[in-house]
Amino acid sequence: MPQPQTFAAKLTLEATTFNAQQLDRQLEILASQGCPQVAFAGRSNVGKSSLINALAARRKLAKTSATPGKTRSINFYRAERFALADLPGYGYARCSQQERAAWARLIERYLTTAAGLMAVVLLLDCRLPPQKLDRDLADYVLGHNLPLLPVLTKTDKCPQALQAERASQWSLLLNGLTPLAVSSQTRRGLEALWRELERRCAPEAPACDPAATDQPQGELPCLQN
Ligand SMILES: Nc1nc2c(ncn2[C@@H]2O[C@H](COP(=O)(O)OP(=O)(O)OP(=O)(O)O)[C@@H](O)[C@H]2O)c(=O)[nH]1
Ligand SMILES: [Mg+2]
Repeated sequence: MPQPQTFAAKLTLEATTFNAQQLDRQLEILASQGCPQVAFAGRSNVGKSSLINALAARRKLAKTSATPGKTRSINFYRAERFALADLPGYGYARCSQQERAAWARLIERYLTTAAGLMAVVLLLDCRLPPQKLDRDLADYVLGHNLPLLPVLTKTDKCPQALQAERASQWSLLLNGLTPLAVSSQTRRGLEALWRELERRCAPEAPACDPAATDQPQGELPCLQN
């Protein structure tokens, strides 16, 4: 009997940027190539790097850890149709105020500078009720007229009824946007998420220009808490 094939996205690590200068250089390269981008954002430990590994069906493409604060740089991966940026997790209490402020600045710089940003995938832990830092980031993304794609992670850890409750809580907070449900453990929702990212980055998709917004543009001090 042939085994059902596991979905695996083609992804390779392209660049690791630790500071504004390295980030700007990488964003210039992507812009010069006209390469659309998607970003994975979320609290430390929410499962961003695990999701990248699960999408690629590889175990060690992105470093993961049960200890929060593992991803301290912005790591860029290349897929067939777009570049994927794994942003540093926020809300990690056990690092210094300066370090947290530096990450928040790097995230903010990425969100305000990246050209052709087609999705800010905001990962939300299914087990937790909506958290202030996540709401702040969602408001920031929407306030900058960037395309938010909320995703509930670790759904294997949540009973069905709780998943439905979380989805409707977030939908109420996000003007009707309902999160996609995924699990890196069971692989639930991975193919649907990938197809959605490819759809948004298809050549005919409208370009997204963060500068072309008339929405209020706040700052992002929130991620330092
Ligand atoms: N049960 C379950 N555990 C998960 C899932 N995704 C991630 N985890 C676990 O959650 C922990 C954190 O995962 P990471 O992928 O490193 O989280 P991260 O968001 O990249 O964290 P930072 O790099 O600190 O921002 C690890 O122990 C993972 O094994 C999932 O879908 N289900
Ligand atoms: Mg990580």
